[in-house]
Amino acid sequence: MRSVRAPGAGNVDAVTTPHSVPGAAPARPQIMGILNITPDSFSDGGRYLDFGDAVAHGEQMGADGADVIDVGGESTRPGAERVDAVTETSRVVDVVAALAERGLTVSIDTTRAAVAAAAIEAGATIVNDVSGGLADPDMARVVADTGVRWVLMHWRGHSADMQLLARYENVVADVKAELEDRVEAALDNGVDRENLILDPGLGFAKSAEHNWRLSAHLDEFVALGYPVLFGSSRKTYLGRLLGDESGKPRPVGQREAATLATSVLAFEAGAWGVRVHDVAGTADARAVWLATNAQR
Ligand code: PMM
Repeated sequence: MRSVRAPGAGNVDAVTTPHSVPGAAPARPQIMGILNITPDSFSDGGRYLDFGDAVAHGEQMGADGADVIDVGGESTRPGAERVDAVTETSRVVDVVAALAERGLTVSIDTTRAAVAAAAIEAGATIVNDVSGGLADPDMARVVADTGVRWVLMHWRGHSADMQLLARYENVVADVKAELEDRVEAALDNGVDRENLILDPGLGFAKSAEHNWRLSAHLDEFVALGYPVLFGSSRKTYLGRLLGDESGKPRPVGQREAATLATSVLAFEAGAWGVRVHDVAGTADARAVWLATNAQR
């Protein structure tokens, strides 16, 4: 079997100084701002269904320091039902075009090749595929033909029943191995190695304990030699950690400080970027991290 590790991955440099590995992580971690044009996403569902509101929020995130605006038209929260491809495309495509026209880098958060193709046509340059190419066999071809970047997230099944799939021997080793299989499939389909970004997929077929373990071992994903994206923003495991004495989780809107802490830990681990709702706060945290890192 061909090695799917990127050249230079796994050497001492890659582990101890991940920022020196070409392509693995930029000196300045990227901030991907979340823009869900859905009625039912767990944090921002229903807020940006209006075209003007969506574009304004994307622009604001750009002004606040987002390097990428991640536009999604289908909720992936646990238990969510699917929408059809036509609905999904119609939610996102004009917003992608408007943000791209304004000079913003746009990623399309979709598992569908047809939606990705329409968004790329409208100006998206990154496909953020939470299924890592598993949900739609045509996705690899769309990515290979258009030459866009492709976020391969770890995934085991659609949202309706994904939590039933949260069973691992060793979550870090298993998620890494399954991601390496997705990399191999992408390369076999002609996708350029340089265009791949990996994401351990917090909350997708993962328990809270799995999320903590993956976060604690994020450097092992960085050591694979690909840029690593980390998506913890406001997720339930943070709400559980901060729950009250009766066990009630902290509400979604009050998980921001915890999210920022996880983002800084991800920067420390060498992540290429973080996918977040609060771009302004994350940009401040990044400035602190960069100022500290500059003295090392
Ligand atoms: N999480 C969500 C949606 N898309 N994409 C990537 N690459 N990584 C993630 O962790 C991720 C994602 C779910 O969160 P949301 O409902 O706030 O968008």
